[in-house]
Amino acid sequence: MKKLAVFFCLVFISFTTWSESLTIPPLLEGENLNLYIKEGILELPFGSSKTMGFNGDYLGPTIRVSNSDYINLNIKNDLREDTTVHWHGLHVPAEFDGGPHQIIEAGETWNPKITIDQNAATLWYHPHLMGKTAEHVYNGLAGMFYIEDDYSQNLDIPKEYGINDFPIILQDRRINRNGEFLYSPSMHDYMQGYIGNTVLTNGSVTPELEVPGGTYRLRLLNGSNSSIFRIRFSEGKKFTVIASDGGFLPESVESDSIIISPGERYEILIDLESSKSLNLITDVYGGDTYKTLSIKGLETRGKYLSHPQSFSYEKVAYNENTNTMRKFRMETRGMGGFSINGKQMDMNRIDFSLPTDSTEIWTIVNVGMGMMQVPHSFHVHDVQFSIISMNGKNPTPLFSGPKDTVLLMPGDEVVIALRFQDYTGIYMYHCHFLEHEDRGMMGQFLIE
Ligand SMILES: [Cu+2]
Repeated sequence: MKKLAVFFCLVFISFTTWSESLTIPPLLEGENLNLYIKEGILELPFGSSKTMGFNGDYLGPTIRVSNSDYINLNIKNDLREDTTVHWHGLHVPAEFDGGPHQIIEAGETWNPKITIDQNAATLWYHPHLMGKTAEHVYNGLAGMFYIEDDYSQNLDIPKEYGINDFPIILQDRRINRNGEFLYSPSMHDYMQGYIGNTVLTNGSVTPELEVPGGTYRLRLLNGSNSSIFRIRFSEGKKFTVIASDGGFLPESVESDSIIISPGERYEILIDLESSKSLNLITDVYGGDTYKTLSIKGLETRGKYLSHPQSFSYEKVAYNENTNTMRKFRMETRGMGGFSINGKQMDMNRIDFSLPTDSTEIWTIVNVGMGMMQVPHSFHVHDVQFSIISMNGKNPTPLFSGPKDTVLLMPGDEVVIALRFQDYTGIYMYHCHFLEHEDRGMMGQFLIE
C-alpha cells in the first residue's frame, strides 16, 4: 500500500514539474530541399518511445515555398523498410505525388522536381505506402508544407513564422506506462478509429507558448490517424477562422469551436491579452478532453491586427449540363474491411479515367448501414475542390473555401466540384481515416 502511494506521488510530481515549450519545426526553404526519413526516439513525461521522423526524431521540418517556385527534393529513406512521401493538397504531376506507386525503397533516394502552381495554403506531407500509411504516420512521419504567394504576403495578418504564426500539429496517441507508442489496432479500432489516451501538440504533451499580448495565427492540422477533434479555447474565447485546407475562405468565420477531421487544416486568428493565459482544448470524438496547448501572455504588448472579414477565392466553376457526374458510396463491409462503390483498393485496377482540362461533379455518400455506422472522410489527390452542397443544403461559410478533405458522418451526402488540369497520370481518392484507407477504402483514377 505504501509502495503504491509513493508511486502515485512520483507520477504526480513528474506530471506537475514537466513543462515543455512548444516545439516549432525548423523551416526548410530554397530550391534544393533535403529530407532524411529516419528512426528516432521521442521523450515524453512518462518515458520514451521509438518513433520515425524527417530530419529528426519525430515529425519533420516545415517546408515553405512560394507560388511558381521550382523545387528539387531529395528524399533519402534511412528506414529499414519501404515508404513513400505524399504532398497532401498539392497540385503536382502524378509521378511526384508520392502515392502508393512512388515507393522509396529502404536506403534509396527519391528526387521529385516540382513547380509550385497554386495559391497560398497550409498543406502537409506524410507517407502513403499501400497498407502501411497508418503505421508510418502514427510513428511520426508528418510535416507541414506552406505555400505563400503575393496575395498572402500583402495581407495584414500575422505571418512571422514562430513569432506570431505557428504550426500546430495535433495527434492523439495511445501511450503505455513506459511512454511507448502502441500501434496494434483491434477490429474495434479499425471500425471506430484508433483513439489515443494522449493528444500531442507538435510532438509534446501540453506544451507552453509564452508570447507578448497580440494577434496570433495558428495553422491547425489534425494529424491523427482516425480521431475527429473539436478545438476550442478556455473560457469559450472566440477566434476567427480565415483558411481551410487549400487556402483562404471567401468569408472568415468567427467561432468558439471548430471540428477538424484527420488530414484537414484550418488557420485561425486569436487575440491574446497581455498577462493573460489561454488554453487550447481538444475534445476527441468518442474519447476524452485534453488541454493541448498553454498560451501564456507576457506583460509586454506585441502586434494587434484586425481580423479580415473576407478574402479573394474563386470557386471551381461548373455547369450541371456539361460536366461529368460521378457517385462514390463509402461503405463498411464488416470485419474491418471498407470499400468505395463496393470495391476495395487494388493497385492493378484503375477505377475510372477522365480527360485533362475537365471539370467534374462528384457526389460522395457515407452509407450508414445498421450497426456499421462510422464516420469517414473523402480526400482527393492533386486538386482543391469546392463544396456545392452538404446534405442538400448550401455549404456554410466554413465549407465554402478550397478543400481537399471533407468529413462525412453516417448518412451524409456531399457534392463537390473539381477541376483537373495541367497533369496526367494516376491519382488516388480515399478515406483519410488511415485505418480505413489501409483496409481498402481507396481507389485510383487516371487523368489522360
Ligand atoms: Cu473511413
